Amino acid sequence: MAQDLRTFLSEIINAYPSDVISVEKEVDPRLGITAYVEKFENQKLNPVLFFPKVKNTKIPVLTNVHSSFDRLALSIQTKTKPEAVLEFGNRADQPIAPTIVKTGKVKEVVLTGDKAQVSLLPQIVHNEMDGGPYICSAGTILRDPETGVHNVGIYRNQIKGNRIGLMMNPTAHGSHMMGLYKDMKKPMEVAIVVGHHPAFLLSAGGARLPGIGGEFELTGGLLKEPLELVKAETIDMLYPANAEIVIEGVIDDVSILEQEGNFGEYPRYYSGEKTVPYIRVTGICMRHDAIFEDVMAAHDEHIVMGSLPRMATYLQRVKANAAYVNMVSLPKSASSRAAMYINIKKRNDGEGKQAGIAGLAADPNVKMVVVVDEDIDVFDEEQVWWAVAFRCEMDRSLVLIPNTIGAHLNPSSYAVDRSKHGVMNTRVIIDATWPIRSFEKVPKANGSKELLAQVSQNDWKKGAVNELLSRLQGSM
Ligand SMILES: Cc1cc2nc3c(=O)[nH]c(=O)nc-3n(C[C@H](O)[C@H](O)[C@H](O)COP(=O)(O)O)c2cc1C
Ligand SMILES: [Mn+2]
Repeated sequence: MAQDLRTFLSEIINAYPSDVISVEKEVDPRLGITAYVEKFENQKLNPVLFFPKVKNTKIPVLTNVHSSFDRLALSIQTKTKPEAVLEFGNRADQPIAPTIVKTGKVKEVVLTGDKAQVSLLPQIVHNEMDGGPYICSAGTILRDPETGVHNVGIYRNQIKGNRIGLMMNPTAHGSHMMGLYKDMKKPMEVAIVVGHHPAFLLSAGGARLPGIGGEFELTGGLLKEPLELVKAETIDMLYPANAEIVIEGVIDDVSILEQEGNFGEYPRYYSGEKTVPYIRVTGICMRHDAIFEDVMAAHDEHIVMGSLPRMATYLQRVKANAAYVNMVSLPKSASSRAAMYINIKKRNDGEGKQAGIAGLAADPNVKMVVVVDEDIDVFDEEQVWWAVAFRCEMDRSLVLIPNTIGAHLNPSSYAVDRSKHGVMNTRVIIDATWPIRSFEKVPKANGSKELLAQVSQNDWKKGAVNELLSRLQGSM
């Protein structure tokens, strides 16, 4: 059986049974789903949440599937962070071409013309100041107008009646392709795919692939089986046959922009209002018992989800320019986007900075790179900042690069004239590796390794306080 959202849910239930919670009470899609996510997040918990009863729709909502790294790791049959990063990379190196099938579960219900109403779907408002309901969990497929290649990205979609906004980062492949449609004055067809195995969304929502397309092939590599695709009903497009729901549509003129936003984004801040093109919906295809898979924006899921594909593909990119790189991590503290920690096996001076340059080059969203020696665990921020504190001095270790294109959703980003919000970042490399020459390496303070190895659990008793007290009394 082809893998999909449902096969993954059963894997979660097997591996982490207490991770899945069904909320029996009816919820309001306006902020009601968010309330449950926040209730758990405030206790540092990230269960998958299923809402069978959602106001004004027959379709149940599932959210938070990708909010725990353990579950992302499980999706590629791994457990630890380094294991998952390396395995994702291995599978990315063995892409599998998709197969085209005649039909699939997503075609159980086919709605076209006036029947294709987005109002049938849950109208989820994630955060209080959001400009309206949004879909922010979809892999959106566009085709390169020059080559016909399919490209998939996650781009947030504001719902305005039966029209859907498309907000693409200026540095996304999607934006580049939209520029081509604009130059060619051609309408742009769009398929919005909701609900599938994480392999699909991890490919769409963070993997840094070297050129346009490749996301279907990466999904296949991650799943170790070809992704099955079906033909769309109303547009010239292929999309996953085993998705839960697909919305088909067209942007008739990509140069016509309309107000979009506000929207709570990955920095856990609102990103303000923007202008984007809107999609005219032409069809909706779905399973007869479709589940609407949501991603909880500006909360843990939004942040954690992109971490694995980014770490894995950044590692490959950075390594391509600095062979001595061992591992790359993106700390959740910087929303798994803005900061990158790189571990290197340093043999020559200057390699720390070269790895840092490669780190910044991997993605404009990365604003800060810290490079550390191989004994520092990049998944442990305390170790990283210990190295920064005690192995480097900022006059020689820090490099600032002002005015580069960066993250337009980061509220600290400025416009070219710095007077207002924009897409420009000043980016920084901190090389926290020991210099090879000219400095004597200082020994790290530790006890005896030999004695440490001899310490055994049989040497002590836990909580034997009464005995200790009576011994103390006896000795007085
Ligand atoms: C949950 C989630 C939401 C995202 N939302 C957006 C978005 O609204 N706009 C955007 O340009 N990128 C967004 N991204 C990042 C892109 O999906 C990602 O950069 C992707 O690789 C872009 O693909 P492309 O370069 O092929 O266009 C989001 C990622 C995640 C994980
Ligand atoms: Mn792409």
